Amino acid sequence: MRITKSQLDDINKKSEAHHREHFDFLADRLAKNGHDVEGILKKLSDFQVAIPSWALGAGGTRFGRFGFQGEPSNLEQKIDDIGILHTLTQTAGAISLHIPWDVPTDYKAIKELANSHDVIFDAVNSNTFQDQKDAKESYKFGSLSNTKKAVREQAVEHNVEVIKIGDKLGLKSLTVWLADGSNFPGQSNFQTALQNTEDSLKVIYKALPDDWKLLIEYKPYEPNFYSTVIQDWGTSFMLANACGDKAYTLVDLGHHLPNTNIEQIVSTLMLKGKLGGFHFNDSKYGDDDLTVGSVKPYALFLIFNALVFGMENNQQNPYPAWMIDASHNIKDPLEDLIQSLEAIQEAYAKALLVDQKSLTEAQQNHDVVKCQELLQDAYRTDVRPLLEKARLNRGGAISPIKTYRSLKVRKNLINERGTYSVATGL
Ligand code: RM4
Ligand code: MN
Ligand code: MN
Repeated sequence: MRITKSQLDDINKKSEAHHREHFDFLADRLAKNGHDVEGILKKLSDFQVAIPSWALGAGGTRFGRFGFQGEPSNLEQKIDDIGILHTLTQTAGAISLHIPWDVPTDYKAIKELANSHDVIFDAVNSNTFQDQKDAKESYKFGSLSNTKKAVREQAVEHNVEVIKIGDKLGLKSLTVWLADGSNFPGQSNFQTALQNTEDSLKVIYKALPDDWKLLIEYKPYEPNFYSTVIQDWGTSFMLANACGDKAYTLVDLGHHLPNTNIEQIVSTLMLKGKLGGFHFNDSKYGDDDLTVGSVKPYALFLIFNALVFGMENNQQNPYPAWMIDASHNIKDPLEDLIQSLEAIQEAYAKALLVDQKSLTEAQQNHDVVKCQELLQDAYRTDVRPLLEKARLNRGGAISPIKTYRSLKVRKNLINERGTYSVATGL
């Protein structure tokens, strides 16, 4: 299913007057306060977030999986789903593949299909946390950190293969997330595991083309519950430095213990030029992979405030690779992703409204109350008319969710693909 321009125009027309009234009021107020509204709209339009190929079907928990009808059952259909998201939101202009869940067969055709949806390929993900059919070695006791050389070599080999696949698609970074760790005290020697991981990553790093990046993700626990080899940003940062200039840390919001100050981590990494990638989601307890902004929207705003500061002031940090990393247990995955994309744009827009100059002054004068006022003034602004305008400027929907529902997209997909189609992934 493809949404046509005339379908969008028809639906947009119905809420255009309402939108214009709200936008004009907000734009006027912002301009009077010295904001460059056009500049903000441009930044919002340019902010594109990759959708992972494994997030388009129903996610499961270890207790069960409740399928979602009309799921995309191959890579082509997944790209079509992202096309729908991008047409509506104009902010999902990239796809991130997980290998071997989504290995393209015909590269030319896949590239053309993505191109027809105005979608590019971004960071590719390797998978050494599951055993593949016919694999010689098992990752049950780790991959890059394994005590057995043959297992480490197989895992390195897989990553090199993933780089080759990514290269054929024209993308420029490899994300490595390891499930390596241990379940019980004494099971693993921390030093050996870390050293093996560093050595393996260095071999992968050597296989990177010059203009590529290696993004190293960290996570404190799960699937291992006693220790994880790359448990925190510090370990990832250390490994990235050991590999070299093309290696960076990747922050996934759900990969922190409760109450971790993620905005401070972001600031530290950007100051050191090492924030390479970012995975958005939300959580209450751990790696819950819930809809972005659904639980802690203020924390997300504070993180964006750090990101905006870094993007404006840290020339040493490359533009990060953005991706949504969520799992959809009970919502329609496409509706969930639309909500996440909206929450990301909302937090970004609010962060762009922070009066950085006054904030710096207030910080220097130790005016703590003013600092808080400045942040919260931006946070309390209802920026939704800005998001609508940014979408409209690029030909998207004023209200993506309402449009998705009124076009009965899911029903159409079920008609096309059937009730029992199942997506690959977790
Ligand atoms: C992990 C991690 C990775 C993602 C997998 C599916 O928890 O967040 O980024 O590739 O899940
Ligand atoms: Mn992740
Ligand atoms: Mn995760």
